[in-house]
Amino acid sequence: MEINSSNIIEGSLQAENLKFSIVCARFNDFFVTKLLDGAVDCITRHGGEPDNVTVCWVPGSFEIPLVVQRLAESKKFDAIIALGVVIQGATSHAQFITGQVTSGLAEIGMKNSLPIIFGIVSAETIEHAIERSGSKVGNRGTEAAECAIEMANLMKQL
Ligand code: INI
Repeated sequence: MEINSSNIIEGSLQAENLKFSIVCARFNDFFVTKLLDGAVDCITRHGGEPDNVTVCWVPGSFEIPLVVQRLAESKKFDAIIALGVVIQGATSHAQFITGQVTSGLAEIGMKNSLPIIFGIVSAETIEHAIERSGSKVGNRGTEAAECAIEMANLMKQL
């Protein structure tokens, strides 16, 4: 049985007039700046305006959820993108950071009914981080921005 197309709801990839905030962790900023470049490039290539993108820098990924929460409460944005790079091999508390950020962001999205996009690279090694910041495995920031555009448009229809 085919579903009637009028009963299918999905978000377009048109970013015109959408407002985004991107929260970036300064820790590992060598990689995070590449994720940010990828995200902004994706938004503008899909018709978004640079003036509709607000970027907030925080010290490390652990600080991202608090700032995302404040931005979500402001109701100024159609989607918020979190960008950070946690390198698991670098310190034993890296896995705790990733866990806190993951659950924190999910909770904020549900509480505020707002797309909060998880653009945190959780890498085993520096090589893995390189691969996910614009080389072999793509750019996590670009993927996060595309997801943000689609989710923002989908939420507007629900
Ligand atoms: N923050 C990161 O964003 N990535 C990391 O890999 C990382 N490591 O490995 O320590 C990291 N630590 C800092 C942390 O996010 C907080 O800024 C810090 O603990 C102060 O709360």
